[in-house]
Amino acid sequence: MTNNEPANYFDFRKTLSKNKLAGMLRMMTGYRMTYLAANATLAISATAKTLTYLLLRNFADTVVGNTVPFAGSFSRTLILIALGFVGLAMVEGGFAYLSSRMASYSAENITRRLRNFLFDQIQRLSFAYHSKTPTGDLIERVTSDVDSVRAFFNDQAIGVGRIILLFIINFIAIWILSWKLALVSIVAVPVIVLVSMWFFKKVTKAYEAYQEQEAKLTTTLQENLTGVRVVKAFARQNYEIDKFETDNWGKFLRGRTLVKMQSFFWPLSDLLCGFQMLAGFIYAGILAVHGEITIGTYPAYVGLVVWLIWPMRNLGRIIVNTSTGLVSYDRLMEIVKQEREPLTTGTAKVNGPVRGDIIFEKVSFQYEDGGSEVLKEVSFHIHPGQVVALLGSTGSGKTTLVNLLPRFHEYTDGHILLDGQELKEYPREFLRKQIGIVEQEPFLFSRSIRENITYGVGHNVSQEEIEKAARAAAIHEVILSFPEGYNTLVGEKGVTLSGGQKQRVAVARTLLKDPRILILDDSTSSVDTETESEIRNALNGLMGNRTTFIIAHRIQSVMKADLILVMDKGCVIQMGRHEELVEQEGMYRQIYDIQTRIDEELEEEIASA
Ligand code: DGT
Ligand code: MG
Repeated sequence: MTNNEPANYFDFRKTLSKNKLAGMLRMMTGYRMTYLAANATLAISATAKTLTYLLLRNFADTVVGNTVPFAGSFSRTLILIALGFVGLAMVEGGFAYLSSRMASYSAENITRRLRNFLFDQIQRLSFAYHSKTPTGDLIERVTSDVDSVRAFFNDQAIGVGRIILLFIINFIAIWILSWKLALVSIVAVPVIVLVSMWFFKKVTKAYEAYQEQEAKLTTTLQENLTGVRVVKAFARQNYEIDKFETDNWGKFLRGRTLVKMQSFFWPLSDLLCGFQMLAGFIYAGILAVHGEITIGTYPAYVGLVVWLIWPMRNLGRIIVNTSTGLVSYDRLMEIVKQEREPLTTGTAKVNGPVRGDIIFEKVSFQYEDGGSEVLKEVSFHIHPGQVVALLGSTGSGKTTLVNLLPRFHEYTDGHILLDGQELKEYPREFLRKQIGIVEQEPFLFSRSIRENITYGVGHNVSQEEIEKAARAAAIHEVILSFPEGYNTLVGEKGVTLSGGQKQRVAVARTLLKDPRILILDDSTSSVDTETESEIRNALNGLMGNRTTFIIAHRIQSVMKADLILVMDKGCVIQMGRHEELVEQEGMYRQIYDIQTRIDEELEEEIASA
């Protein structure tokens, strides 16, 4: 096995099961033999320990009873017994070590590939899933829940085998000493099992509640860190601290319930085990007094019975701890069972890049999580290489409309035709390679500026190409002014970019991808008018042969478009070229009038100053 095994090497969707324990067993695929070997070595180790006590009987009988059980002299017998003790101790320790090595090797590997799979899976889930799942909750599952599954494989999976083995081996050993003693030594077993099962149910519930609360706490923390600026700007630290303390208190309470249960369970099971042991000791004493067992048998029994009771005590512990593993299994399976967004399937015939002819035919759309229609019967036609501009009040559905093109969401009604074929028939991955989006709120990774710009294309691009894209986005000079130029890190460890700089890096990133369809969602909103016209001029040169969507609030940004869509509440209320629209009564004229008036007033003020 190598470290670069593909993440989907083992498909955890195969481990989905109603029966959680069966699911956990399926997760062990590939490591079952190691677990068997771990149990076998444990059996050897346990047998060595048991033999030690049987040897103890011989020792006691030899010394106390002054008999010689083996052939030869008294001193030779003692030396043999001493060597036996040392040998057995070495076997016991050595094999116990081997066993726990194998168990933790398997547990670490199972959880490593589980973590890889989960990451892979999360990458492939739909936008809808991500927008309804809190990030903190996902983080909690991938870290804390994976860890309790690891604990299950490390401790409980091997522990069950150990308990059964120890129980059987020591039971047989005691049976060899005296069958009556053996039977008396296990009368409490059914009671302990019943009590453990009862606790199992209780602890499962309590642990579920505990994990949920912990996820809530993680979400609170994660949101707070992401929104730290808002918190400070509104001076809401105290409110946030209170919120965190409340959540943390909730976690404390649930943790306390859990601990209370366990601290009630352990003494109870200890008490039961104690009575069991006492009964054995007394009965063994009676048997010894009546001469039914030898004197040496008594200390041997005392040693053995401890290792018979130990598994009984730990059975409870394991049953209770297993419940935490099972709860986490369930929480992980909620991620595993999510439908992946198919990326490569689609019946559309594609040969080479798309041309970029786009027809919207009465397209309506409603978000998956319900609510009213966000787009209503939107229709328009845009030819390859044309520029379409979307203008409209905030919340009118502009971002939603362009997000339909890469199939981030599926339109609910009507048709979108790309080069004459239904959009839904194109594989998502193909579309996303053909379409470049500069998002409304672009996200940059905490990596170097170069890595951010080349994010869509990989590392095999020349510095010239990178610079060409950066120039077009009017960011090249800015980057050069940073201490390490294109190698400057963005974010926490490097420079903090302004909103406009971020937008321009994002524009460069998309341009480098050289998409056939370019979408600029408000991409110059944080840029001053001068820089905007600079970018627009550079883009005009680049747009040439690609279909382009521009979302903007300034008339200036949309004036030159081949088609302007004016949107309001999900509907296209006006459509046409700038010259036509300014002639019409309507929203476009209103916006135009307001903006030119503001511009004129501004110019007057500047002139008078
Ligand atoms: P903007 O960027 O402020 O100028 O506004 P638009 O035109 O880009 O608006 P858009 O498309 O982001 O939102 C249109 C409506 O859809 C608005 O009422 C909010 C709603 N909406 C946006 N994203 C989601 C979403 O993920 N789920 C749901 N249920 N509604 C959403
Ligand atoms: Mg928007």
